[in-house]
Amino acid sequence: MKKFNEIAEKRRAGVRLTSAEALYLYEEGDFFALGKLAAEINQKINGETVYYNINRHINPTNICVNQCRFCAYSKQKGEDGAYEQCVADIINEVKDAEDLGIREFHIVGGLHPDWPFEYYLELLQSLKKEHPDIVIKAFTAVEIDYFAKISGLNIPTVFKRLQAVGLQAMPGGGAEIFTPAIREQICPEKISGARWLEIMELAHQSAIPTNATMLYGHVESFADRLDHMEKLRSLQDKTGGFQVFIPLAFHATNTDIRKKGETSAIDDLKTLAIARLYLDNFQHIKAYWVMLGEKIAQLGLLFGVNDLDGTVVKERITHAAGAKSAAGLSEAYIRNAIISAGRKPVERDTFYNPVSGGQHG
Ligand code: V47
Ligand code: SF4
Repeated sequence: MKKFNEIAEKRRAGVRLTSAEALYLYEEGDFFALGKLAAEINQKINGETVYYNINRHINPTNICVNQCRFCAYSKQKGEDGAYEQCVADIINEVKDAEDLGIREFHIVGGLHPDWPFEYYLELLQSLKKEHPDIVIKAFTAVEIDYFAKISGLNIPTVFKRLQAVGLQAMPGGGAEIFTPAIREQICPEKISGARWLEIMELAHQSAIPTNATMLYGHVESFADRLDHMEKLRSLQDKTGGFQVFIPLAFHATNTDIRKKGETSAIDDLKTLAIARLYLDNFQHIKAYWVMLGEKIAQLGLLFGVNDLDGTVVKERITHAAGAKSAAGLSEAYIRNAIISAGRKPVERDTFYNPVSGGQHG
């Protein structure tokens, strides 16, 4: 406990933790003491507020040229279960968005072998035309890299074209684990970790705020997780463009990664707490209830978390991999989860501005 107390004092004094110290917290840190410390640090940064967002996921296709071994969502063209939505289908699917109080479209999908870059431009343009007040948070760095390849444009130009038709922010997917040897095992076709970071840096330079994720609980070690977080922390020092860190708990069902069971609740909560302590330049830490389950996500509020993501509506990616959480949650459910943890629910927009307005049920 002596070493834990030394690390805690250091963190309380605002001194940055080293990766070795964070590794110690993973391997030997007392579970409850770790949670309490992370909650205390979060309280200093964010007070009692816990954010949530009324959003809707849009996944235009699950057909993907990559075959990430952890992905149960993607299909090959022509395979059973493969789907693609044309722009009109999507516009029709989300036509009641304003009535439902939706403030954000979260758009990610597979890397389709035939669609041109123009499909994505048309999608954003049509969504913006129909729903001018709903923020578009779209496309992972992996998709942006793919758009550059299929269009022959460079990354800043891809961003410019997307921004011109409504792109306002980017989600944090595709980061997985940056360590090359792990990436080689779990997603050999995917862009490298270095490329993911480079594209995020360019996004920040183009005034596009982004999120950051880490997929954990597969074949990586604690040291790999800390290497990942260290790289995010360094880029954040440079650009300040990351809004939130979201650890994503691996789900093994229907994937090519043979692993018994899912991540443990202990690992999930420790990871959230260590992220809160280590990522001192990230204001927000999100417990993504879709992957953690609603109850562990709620417990995350006692382990340094200040964001519970959103209502989501029709989540497909994690459910293809066996997630038992709901496909979407009502606003009332999310607010109750926050209130019964003794915290204050605040609806936010994509950029973490509190929004006023009624409860949408
Ligand atoms: O990049 C894929 C992950 C990500 C599995 O930025 C899996 O606000 C667990 O990034 N088990 C996409 N995870 C989702 C994502 C996301 C989600 C919610 C909010 C935000 C945000 C971003 O999902 C992928 C990959 O890391 N994933 N398969 C699986 N079997
Ligand atoms: Fe394709 Fe993304 Fe699935 Fe990888 S994680 S196979 S890039 S949809």
